[in-house]
Amino acid sequence: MLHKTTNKEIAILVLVIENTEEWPFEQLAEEFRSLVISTGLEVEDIIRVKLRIPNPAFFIGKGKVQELKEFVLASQANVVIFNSNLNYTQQKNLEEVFGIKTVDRTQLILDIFAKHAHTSEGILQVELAQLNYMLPRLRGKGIMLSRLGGGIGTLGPGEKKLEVDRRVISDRITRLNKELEQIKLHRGVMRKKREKEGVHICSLVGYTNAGKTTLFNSLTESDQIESSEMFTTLGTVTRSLSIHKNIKAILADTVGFIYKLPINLVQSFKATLEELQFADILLHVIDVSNENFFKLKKSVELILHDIGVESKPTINVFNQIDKLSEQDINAFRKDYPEAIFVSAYKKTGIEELKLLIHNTLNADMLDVIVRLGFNQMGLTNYLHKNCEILKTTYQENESVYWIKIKKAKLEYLKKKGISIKNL
Ligand SMILES: Nc1nc2c(ncn2[C@@H]2O[C@H](COP(=O)(O)OP(=O)(O)OP(=O)(O)O)[C@@H](O)[C@H]2O)c(=O)[nH]1
Ligand SMILES: [Mg+2]
Repeated sequence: MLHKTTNKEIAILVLVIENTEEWPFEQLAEEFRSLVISTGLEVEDIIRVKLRIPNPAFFIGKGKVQELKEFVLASQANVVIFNSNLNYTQQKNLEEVFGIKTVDRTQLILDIFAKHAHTSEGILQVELAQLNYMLPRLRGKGIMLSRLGGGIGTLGPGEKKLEVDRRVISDRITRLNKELEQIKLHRGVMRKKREKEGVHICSLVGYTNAGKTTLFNSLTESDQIESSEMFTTLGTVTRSLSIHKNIKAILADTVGFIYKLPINLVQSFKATLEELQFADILLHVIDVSNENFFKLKKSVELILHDIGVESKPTINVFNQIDKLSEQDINAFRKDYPEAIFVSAYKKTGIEELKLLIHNTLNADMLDVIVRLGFNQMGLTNYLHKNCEILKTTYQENESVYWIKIKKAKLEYLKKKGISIKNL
């Protein structure tokens, strides 16, 4: 039986610490609280539960469930949120014992995503993730009952109510997948066009709230939404990036990462994450003013590894240095000599960063002399579209080009049997 139906949602947070947990309690608790606050809920209390072996029926031990029940009954709360993922049975059983809605970590993050989805792709991806999450949970009445009352876990992106009919959901999932496929195809066409034109792709990556969008705005003079709420950016936004008159580049801002990113989300955001494969360089934005920055940096690196882009040229951008003392910055510079230190907010270090992007892109380029005989003139167009031409001379039987070209593009010319000499 469900009770306590006030409009305001007040939450009791349950932070389950498993044996294998590497992060300290305080850090997990702070991040958990920020996530919940991002959904607009009020936090009444946060309870820590140690766990050795997950219980199949309740996830946590039965004794602890009873303890929590007493706590919930004596509180103002009308929702319990776990910072772990619960399966259908566990969630239903816990909800029955507590008598109030019980939400897990995936659902919490999905709610934030639903609130922040604005681009068409973001909206489709979030709805898909929500429906994929709900479908296997529609077997019984437990979760359905609790979802009908409104509040956390009931809203789809764009403030519409989530569908709860099994067959309608299945059809909708098929539709959403088709629409996302269309977007992917369109993006593929755009990418091919850019590739032909020799445009470099620089992608921002990093933990949620690191300052990716703020940096994006500073680098491209745009005005995308920046906010202290987590997961503000969901779809991918691109703008042209002017770093040098001879280099065509675009900068892409995208969804942030979080420690233990739920697998449902990774799958639904696959198209967005796959885009990173096509980047020429990654700018990993790190909030160095966060005392746990090292752990956040590591968890991003782990996800980059999972996506398979860990060996891409990467610039570590240590952001938010305006919050640090000169002494601290110098200590960081010593420890991380390859990193660049900026304040996206105060716009310091931006020109140095552009220079570093330019140099990093250049490292992937070769300066060569190419000779095109009269029977090879068809390739003139290719040169104009795919590389930077530094100088041209025309001789009796051939044209000679001094060019800067991406290593991969040079392979194409080699295959055509063109005379190429390193500068
Ligand atoms: N003081 C200071 N604040 C910053 C800086 N860069 C970003 N911020 C703040 O940090 C918060 C998060 O910034 P965003 O740019 O939205 O972060 P994000 O990485 O895009 O976050 P998501 O899109 O949510 O993943 C905002 O409140 C920004 O104003 C900086 O260099 N200095
Ligand atoms: Mg952002």
